[in-house]
Amino acid sequence: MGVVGIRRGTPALRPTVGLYFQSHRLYNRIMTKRLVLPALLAALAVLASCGGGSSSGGTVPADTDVTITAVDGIAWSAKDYTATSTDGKVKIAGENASSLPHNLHVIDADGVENPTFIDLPTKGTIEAKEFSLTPGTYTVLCKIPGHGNMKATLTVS
Ligand SMILES: [Cu+2]
Repeated sequence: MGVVGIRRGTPALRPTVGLYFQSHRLYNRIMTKRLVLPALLAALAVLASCGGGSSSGGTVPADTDVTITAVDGIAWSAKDYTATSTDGKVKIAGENASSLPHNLHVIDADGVENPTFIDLPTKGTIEAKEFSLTPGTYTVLCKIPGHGNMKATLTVS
């Protein structure tokens, strides 16, 4: 049956609109057969494959260049961060250690926002992404209304 093709952690699996609708049809078919567990596993596989090029979970990946943590008091854990760019890339891990939702955006010295950003919806969220950043000074901020205090400097060398 169709659910066999969806396995957790299969690297070839990438979220596509087709997969979404396919799994939706699968879901309906599976639920009518009352096979709840396979349906849950399929849903998990779709969720786990979201956000290509990033990883999220309970730990900071070993190849992270800099970890930026949101802490209680609507603040980042530091005002200044540093990282080294490799081939124009910096791997940033965002971590939410506070009880509020946050997000992590990177703005360059000209005020241009990097298209890559990290969502930190709940306490305990850790997500790492590769940002295209050449050496320079950047501003890290959270764009949630009322979180204007969450501004830090990221110096990339
Ligand atoms: Cu915030």
